[in-house]
Amino acid sequence: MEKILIIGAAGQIGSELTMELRRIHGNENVFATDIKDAPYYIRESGPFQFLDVMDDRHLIHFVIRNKITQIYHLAAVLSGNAEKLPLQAWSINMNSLMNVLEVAKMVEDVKKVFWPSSIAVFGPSTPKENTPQITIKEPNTVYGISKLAGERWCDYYFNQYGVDVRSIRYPGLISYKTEPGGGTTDFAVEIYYEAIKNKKYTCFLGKNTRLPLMFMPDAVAATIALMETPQDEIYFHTGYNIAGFSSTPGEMADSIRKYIPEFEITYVPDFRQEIADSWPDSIDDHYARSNDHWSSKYDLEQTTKIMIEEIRKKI
Ligand code: AKB
Repeated sequence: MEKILIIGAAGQIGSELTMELRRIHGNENVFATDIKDAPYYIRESGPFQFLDVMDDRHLIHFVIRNKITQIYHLAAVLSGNAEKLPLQAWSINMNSLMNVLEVAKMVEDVKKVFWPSSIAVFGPSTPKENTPQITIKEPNTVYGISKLAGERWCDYYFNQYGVDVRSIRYPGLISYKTEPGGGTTDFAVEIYYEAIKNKKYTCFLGKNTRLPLMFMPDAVAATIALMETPQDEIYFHTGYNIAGFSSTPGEMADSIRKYIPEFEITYVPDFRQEIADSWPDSIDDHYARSNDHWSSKYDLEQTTKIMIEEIRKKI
């Protein structure tokens, strides 16, 4: 029986992944933790505790005491926030990962680790269209540098110590349950909330900025498929490319207008434009598809339909 620790369970990915893992493994076997309060459905459906991943002693005690077999480490400072406080972001993103890798190395019960990478590992010199799994990676953001270094450490811990760590390079994730915070792709969630609440949105990226995006159910399914793949079929312990759809703020606004015809969008690019311009337009994910027998199900139109229905119910 698996005992799963989720670090960052109150965040955008954590809140949804926790519920799916509880459905699969049983509520009492999935330990949700964060340094902030979690949504009621996380707190009420199973164990939820305060845990700061930067505190390595607390982390190792927690893992040993609860006989943890899998760790999902989802806590991170995202790209926009990382540019505001580069050294703090570097310290949090790297030291938290190193704490988790060390615990996995030391505690024999821990058999698998998941750590999210990002399309931010790519940079301005990476081919933009259909970006391959193996290609030039020269990120010029703090977040991207920390994700690329993190991927290298994951691969190192697998090769040197046999820590079975797996990772996905998530594109911008769109979800209605928990909002993201501090990322460059946050616009792809904000746009729906603002369209429904105010019928207008001021986007911090330009109209034609194309980015790889994905609806959260696809991201959760891809993550679980990767974690369930037998170890000898895992080809990369760095991070797998995965792709949902690619879109621009202008195309997203058009898709929203099918439901809210009076929706207005204006474009006032800020510092995040440069970050977005350094990232791919679209992703080649054939390794993930063949490895995990996974493929994305939601395109922009399906995502918009569900986002609008669900946010309307929520507000
Ligand atoms: C961000 O925008 O920083 C994240 C990401 C693409 O990793 N959503």
